[in-house]
Amino acid sequence: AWKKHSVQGFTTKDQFEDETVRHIETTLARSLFNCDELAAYSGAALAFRDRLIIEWNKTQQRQTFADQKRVYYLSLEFLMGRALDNAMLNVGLKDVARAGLKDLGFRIEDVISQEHDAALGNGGLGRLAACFLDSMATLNYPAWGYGLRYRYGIFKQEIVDGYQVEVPDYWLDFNPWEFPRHDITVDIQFYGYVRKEKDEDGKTVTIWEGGEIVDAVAYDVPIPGYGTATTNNLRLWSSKASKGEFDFQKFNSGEYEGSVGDQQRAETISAVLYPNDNLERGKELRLKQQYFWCAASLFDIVRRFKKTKKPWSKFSDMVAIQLNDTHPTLAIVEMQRILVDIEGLDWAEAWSIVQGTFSYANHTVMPEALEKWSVPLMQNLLPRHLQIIYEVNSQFLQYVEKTFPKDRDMLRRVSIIEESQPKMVRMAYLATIGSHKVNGVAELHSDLIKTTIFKDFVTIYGPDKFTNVTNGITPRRWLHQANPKLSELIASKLGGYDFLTDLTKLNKLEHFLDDADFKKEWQEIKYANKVRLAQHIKDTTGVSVNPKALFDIQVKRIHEYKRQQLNILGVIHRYLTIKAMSPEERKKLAPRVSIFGGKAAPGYWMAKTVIHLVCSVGEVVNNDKDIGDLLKVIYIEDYNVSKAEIITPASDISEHISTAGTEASGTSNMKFVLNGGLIIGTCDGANIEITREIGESNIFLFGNLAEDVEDLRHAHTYGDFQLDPDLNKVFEAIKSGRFGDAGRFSALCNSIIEHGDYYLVSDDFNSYVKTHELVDEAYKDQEAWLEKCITSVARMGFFSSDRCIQEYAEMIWNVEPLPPKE
Ligand code: 26W
Repeated sequence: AWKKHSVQGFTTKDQFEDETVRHIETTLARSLFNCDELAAYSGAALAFRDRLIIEWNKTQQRQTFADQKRVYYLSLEFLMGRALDNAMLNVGLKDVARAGLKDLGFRIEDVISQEHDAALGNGGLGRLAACFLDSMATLNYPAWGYGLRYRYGIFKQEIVDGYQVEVPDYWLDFNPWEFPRHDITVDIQFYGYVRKEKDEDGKTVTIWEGGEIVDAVAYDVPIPGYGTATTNNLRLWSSKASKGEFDFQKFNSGEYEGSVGDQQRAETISAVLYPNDNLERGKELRLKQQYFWCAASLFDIVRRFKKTKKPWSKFSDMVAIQLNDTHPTLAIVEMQRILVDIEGLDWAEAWSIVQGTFSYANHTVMPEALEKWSVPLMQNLLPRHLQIIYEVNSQFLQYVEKTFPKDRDMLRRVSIIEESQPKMVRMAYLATIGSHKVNGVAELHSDLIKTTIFKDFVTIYGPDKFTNVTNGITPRRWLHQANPKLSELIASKLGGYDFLTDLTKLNKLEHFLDDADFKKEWQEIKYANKVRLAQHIKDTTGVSVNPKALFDIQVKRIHEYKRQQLNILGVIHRYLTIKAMSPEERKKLAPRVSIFGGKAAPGYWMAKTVIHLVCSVGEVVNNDKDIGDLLKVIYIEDYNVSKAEIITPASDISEHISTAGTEASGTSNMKFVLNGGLIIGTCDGANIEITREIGESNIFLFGNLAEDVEDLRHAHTYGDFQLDPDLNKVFEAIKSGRFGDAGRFSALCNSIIEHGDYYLVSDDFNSYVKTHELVDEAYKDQEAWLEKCITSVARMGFFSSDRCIQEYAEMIWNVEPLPPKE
């Protein structure tokens, strides 16, 4: 596809080498004589960056001149991972770079791995945003991302004596992928007061003034599409003390510390990513981050629209703004403020423009994750915005009262303001009221939100406002980049790489289920990927694992609802079972490696206890000579995007075992299946649709259904419940001190034994263990196993994020692609 476009910059190996060396010697001022891998990375990155910039400029120009609608994707998280490998593949010059780097004395893998991950996110929500950027560029949509340029991304995790330790992730030392735009600076106001005054025409205008100003400085990151010249933009805002505000008075009068303090306070806004996933803590600094980013982005979007000289009535024909969860909901309020207070539109006209512009995706139903901001906090920080929220609420409630006069309680239930002490602003309701569409991220989840948190809103607006867009992943990073050998094998069978831009083409792989050579190669690739992971495990933990064993992997944020505790308790059960087996019985067992990875929020004690239990069990099991290779338990430290690229292709089975109804979608389930691994999972999130696509016989489902969860919880609460007997034996082993000081695990055990087992670990334990026995059985028949894997991959086409972006574009954004001219 690349040959179709005339792209400037290097194309041959020699040109690439020249460019790389030039950058090393001049841009980086380093001598070639002491050029190490880091310097080689830097030079290669700058060479590729040059290429991206050229296409980026052209794309931006094309989008400016094309008189058509654009999408703005607002996300507080973008979990991008590394950029160089992705740029090489998307531009189509990785082979050129490999050869050039080899000439210079480097292995391309070593050079690529010098790059620091851009880890501006926690987990699924942030990675989804990154996949969407890749798809939007690849499909030639005129689309920008807007986010925050955190100085510190998600912390690095170290495992010290079996405990998680958090280390700051300072990642900006050398980041060739961002361009500071000091000329693009927006003044952002906080605090102050609101007053009304009459203008010349006698019209009442509202003025928000006083308070403090902080500058938002734009940093732009190019987002190259795959196989297209389109290179979109991700704009990240960084906070800085405002020139006007920065207190030169203080500075000159010798109060140096005070003035530096002001500066630091301003810079604090974009300093750190909040490391909580699915937990809302209501911190003022987080609200400041949200407003800072929303206001800067909105100013930028409005400024761009105003250059077109179109009337405001055309705004939502030119602009679609997508809210990634409720974190950017203040953008809705800010837009209304701009239109009414600054541009002088009347309220109703402004509000209809706002509703036409925004759409909101919900990513969780966990009650503790739903954002609520205290009214006094908002009153202080954003007094005008609170007024607007009250006005929106008042008009909304009037409408509800008129339409449903008999339902008095409805008003209390749907009010944006929760009448608690203190009062709270319910952001999910505000986002719903201010948007024209609301979507969930998998079918079950989209159904659930319609019957739970948004039930009344379905009654009020009708069902059409609510829709589903099942998540997806980019096959470029999660197949082609992470698993190049498998991608190559698939391409050799399908006659090229078209499947990377139309993933449904994978279905042709089913024609090769009888092709013995193909299957052998497939198996060899899986094995090589397992060897690579085994090497990583050896290098980082010192433990040797047998790559012939069944690799059983659960990597994701640690959370009780994701139930890593179920997994490790199952592993203990397996250990006890093996210990009780005769040598003959043991011979029939498939050796297993249970692999865990993921970060716990720093203040989430239960999650940290789960990590400690996994490490403690590993310590005992891995050193038990009597067990040998039959079982190993591994904790991979600092799970992140680049680790995922090594881990995902190496799984035989992966675990997606959340309590039914709690995981909105999950996306790693898709990555694992796309890489030829099977999954064990509950009927939750996208597991259900994966099953529908790949077939029930190709997935190991277990456990209770979402519709039964409420009754089961009720039974726990009212004592109508017996702990699973096998699980009880596991708890006895833990209590006996077999895995170290039992006291450390008592809260974890008791959450299941005594405190209601909210996540239904005991209820699902038997079914989980039995299903793992089925996995063992199935793995013994390697032929049949392989067939399941290949069939599954062949049927994964639906889960490309390209499909998702097309659905958003058609159903929600109403935008058209803008392909580059040939
Ligand atoms: C306010 C604290 C907070 C922070 C992050 C609350 C909620 C979040 C995210 C919405 C949590 C998240 O990442 N959700 C995940 O989103 C993925 C993409 O849609 C889904 O695949 C996961 O199932 C969902 O947990």
